[in-house]
Amino acid sequence: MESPEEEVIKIMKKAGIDFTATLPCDRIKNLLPLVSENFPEIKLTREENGVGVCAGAYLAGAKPMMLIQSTGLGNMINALESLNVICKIPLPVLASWRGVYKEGIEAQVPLGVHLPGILEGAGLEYTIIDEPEKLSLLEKVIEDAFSKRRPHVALVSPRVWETSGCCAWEIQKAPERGQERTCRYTLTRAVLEPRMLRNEAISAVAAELNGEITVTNLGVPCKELYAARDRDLNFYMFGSMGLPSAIGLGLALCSERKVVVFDGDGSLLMNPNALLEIGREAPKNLIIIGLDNGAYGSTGSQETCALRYIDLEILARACGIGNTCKVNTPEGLAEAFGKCRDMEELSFIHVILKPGNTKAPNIPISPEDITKRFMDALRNS
Ligand SMILES: Cc1ncc(C[n+]2csc(CCOP(=O)(O)OP(=O)(O)O)c2C)c(N)n1
Repeated sequence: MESPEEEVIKIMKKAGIDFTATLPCDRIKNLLPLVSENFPEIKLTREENGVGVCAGAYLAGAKPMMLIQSTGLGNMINALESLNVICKIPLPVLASWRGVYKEGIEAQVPLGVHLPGILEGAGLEYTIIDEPEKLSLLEKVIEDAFSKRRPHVALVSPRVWETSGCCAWEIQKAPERGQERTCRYTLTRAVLEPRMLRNEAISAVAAELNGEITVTNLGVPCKELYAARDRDLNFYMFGSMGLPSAIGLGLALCSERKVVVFDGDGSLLMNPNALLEIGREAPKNLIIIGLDNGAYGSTGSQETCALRYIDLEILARACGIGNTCKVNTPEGLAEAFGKCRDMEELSFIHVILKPGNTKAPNIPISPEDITKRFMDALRNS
């Protein structure tokens, strides 16, 4: 007889899911090996990041789905609202619903019990699946997410798996620790003086663009790129701070094109997890431009840790990104960008900047239209 785990895989396949992002929960530990076996999968380090990666995958034409523990919804809500909801980007989520059924861990209870109310209050669609007989509802969850282009969460009770005979977890191979480890993060670089503004850096790269996809950090950076060189292949962010590089990762994995991400120091430090996943996946068509003005430039240039405490290039190296460099002039940046573009290697360009914004006006296109324009351009070019 088919186990509930096998039924989930069947439903996902029938629905055309072709990309997954996962983070484990004990209760779905027999489902997860089947997901790994049957679908391309990104193993996340933080659930919020999956929202970005899946959005990028969708923008590139894939049909993504997330499989996580329900606690992860606690760190996804802002991204779901300010990326998926405003851009109308679908995302079905199978969340292993903890805290409500035979829960042994007290810490799971408060969020778990309130989740339906939280999702409802947030205007996010959800469906409760609390017995194996209701698993077919997952079909509707996936269908609804893609047809209405919105997130839809399936809260799946541990009761669904309780009597399952599936033992995929027991029979999977235990992971082996690498015997050899290459340490790639020794780095000697001159400490560069900040000489240019973010706008000069964005303009220097914008002038070089030729068929690449771009993803740009929220706030003033988007407005500056829009003013310097608007293109259909520019994906501008309006919210979901911390996710530009994650969106870039999803795009790079699901598209043949070169993907250029304009990220910021505040954004990268809000979600350094993105670099962990990027270092592991190492897509050869991804270039991250770390625009480091040492400040939250868009909100008044309040200091970030990048100003004195952490070097973003070393962070990128520590996450496994082998090809990195540091620049502080428009010419140096244009040259570094040209080199990285010609190489078939994941790259991180650390751009040292002075804080300061130009008076670039707001982008006069809605997030939904930006998304549509971008996807049409990607499909048709
Ligand atoms: C979760 C979240 N927290 C705070 C903000 C407010 N905010 C918008 S842009 C921004 C600064 C971004 O700084 P950085 O990534 O360094 O880019 P910069 O503007 O300096 O180029 C902040 C704090 C937000 N939009 N979302």
